[in-house]
Amino acid sequence: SLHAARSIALIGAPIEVGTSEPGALMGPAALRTAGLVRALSELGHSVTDRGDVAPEGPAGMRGLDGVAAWTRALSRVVEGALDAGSLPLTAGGDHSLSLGSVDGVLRHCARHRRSVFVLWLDAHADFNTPATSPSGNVHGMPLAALCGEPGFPRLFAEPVPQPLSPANVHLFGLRSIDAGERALVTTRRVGITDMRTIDEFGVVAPLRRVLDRVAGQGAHLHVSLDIDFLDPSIAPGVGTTVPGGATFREAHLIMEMLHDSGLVQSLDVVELNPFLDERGRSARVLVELVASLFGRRILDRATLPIEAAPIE
Ligand code: 5AB
Ligand code: MN
Ligand code: MN
Ligand code: MN
Repeated sequence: SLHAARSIALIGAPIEVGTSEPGALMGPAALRTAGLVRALSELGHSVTDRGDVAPEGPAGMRGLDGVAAWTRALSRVVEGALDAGSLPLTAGGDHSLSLGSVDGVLRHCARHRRSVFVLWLDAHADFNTPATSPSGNVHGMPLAALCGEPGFPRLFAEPVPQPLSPANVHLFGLRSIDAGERALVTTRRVGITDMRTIDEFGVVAPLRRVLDRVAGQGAHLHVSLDIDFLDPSIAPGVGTTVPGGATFREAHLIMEMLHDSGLVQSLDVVELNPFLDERGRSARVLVELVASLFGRRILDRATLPIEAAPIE
């Protein structure tokens, strides 16, 4: 149903070893301060704040070794939340945290023989490998590692029983891609809705196609929301700004459609950098969007099918 109350596990992931810009470790605290738990509780969901995850092993080092300690811990917590019937909401923290959250989803779903689909709302493709990365920053690599690209050191506690299929990854909002990852996403046939497509067709038609595929597969839908998906004018609190991002209205409509689909089973909110924010604006925008994904609406109706748009 459109208004099903969920049990939501809020998992703080104050990780910034995957980026060169300090400040993302304050992200979970800023999202809490902006009222994330209250916003979701007011919608009737039962929210448990699990606090911040403690990395397993030495996590202070920048780069892949530091990220591995977080990945193991996050994977376990996310998998456990799903096993308990909760919807894990992992709040970051830089985007390398998705190595852990998606790994946990993959493990849970492998046991239930369920396929996994990842919707990646991001200005970037995050499909670099250590060999192609121009920066060496792990937050630009999580999808490549999750899809089993070679060249990564051991990041996961155990090999994933069911790796992520690149055909079940959809990049939405793409507008900045490096040469190496461009070649990779093309040969691996990753799904892409770039900003040009959004400019030409809007967000509704491309997103409907993705959601229809997910529903047809009966897949678990994991949404990874990188705040740089949004235009920097509405969300300046981010280390890697790229102009020409989604407007508030586009992002809002995407969240409403995701809610109406009833398909989302896990969520990351990543890359908020409160140190670069302006008076909490970006944190508040994110809370607003997450609330829409979990059912806040203007009027009590679902998004209309395209052919039924009102004309009056
Ligand atoms: B984010 C860049 N492609 O690999 C790289 O914010 C940027 O998680 C990565 O999307 C941006 O360093 C990572 C140039
Ligand atoms: Mn499940
Ligand atoms: Mn990203
Ligand atoms: Mn990004």
